[in-house]
Amino acid sequence: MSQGRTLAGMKEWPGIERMPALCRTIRFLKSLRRVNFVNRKILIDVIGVLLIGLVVVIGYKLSPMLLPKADITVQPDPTCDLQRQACAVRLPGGGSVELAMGTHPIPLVKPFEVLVATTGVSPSRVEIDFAGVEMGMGYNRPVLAAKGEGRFMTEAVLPVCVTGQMVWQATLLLETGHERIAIPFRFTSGSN
Ligand SMILES: [Cu+2]
Repeated sequence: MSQGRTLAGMKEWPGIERMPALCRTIRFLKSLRRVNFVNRKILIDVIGVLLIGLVVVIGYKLSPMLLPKADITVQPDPTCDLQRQACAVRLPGGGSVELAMGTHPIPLVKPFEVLVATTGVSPSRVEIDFAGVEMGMGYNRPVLAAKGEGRFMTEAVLPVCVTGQMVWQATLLLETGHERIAIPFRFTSGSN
């Protein structure tokens, strides 16, 4: 729409500034019909590009909330046995995390404490996922409560395994900013 036409329209209709927004929108849409086909096509393309841009910006802003966060897997020292000791892991982005089970050996059916101590990193959420390596043992992922000074704690319970001895993977999950760090520890239960 050229400025000339708008001014001419305003002269024809002096009360245009006082028209409600809806009327003005309808008038604008009606005026679009007068724009020739090529201009209208360009206008539709421009609106399309703007809408795509809007979707990209909104999607980018919402993605940390909607999508699972990028996982970084940090392998712990395989010689460190959670059945006997605390195990510390150095994180690639700096800082370190130590995981300790409150009872040795780790009991079955009876609750035990899971203790995490962080230094140089302050995760917003800490979880521990217990999974059977060779067999499904159900969903078991308690969230650790923050205890201050980088310490986190929860109680966990492991079920008895029908085969007696079995290998567990205890994956420590730390959410820090836009990263989710997974540290998969392994230990064997029922061997004593
Ligand atoms: Cu089992």
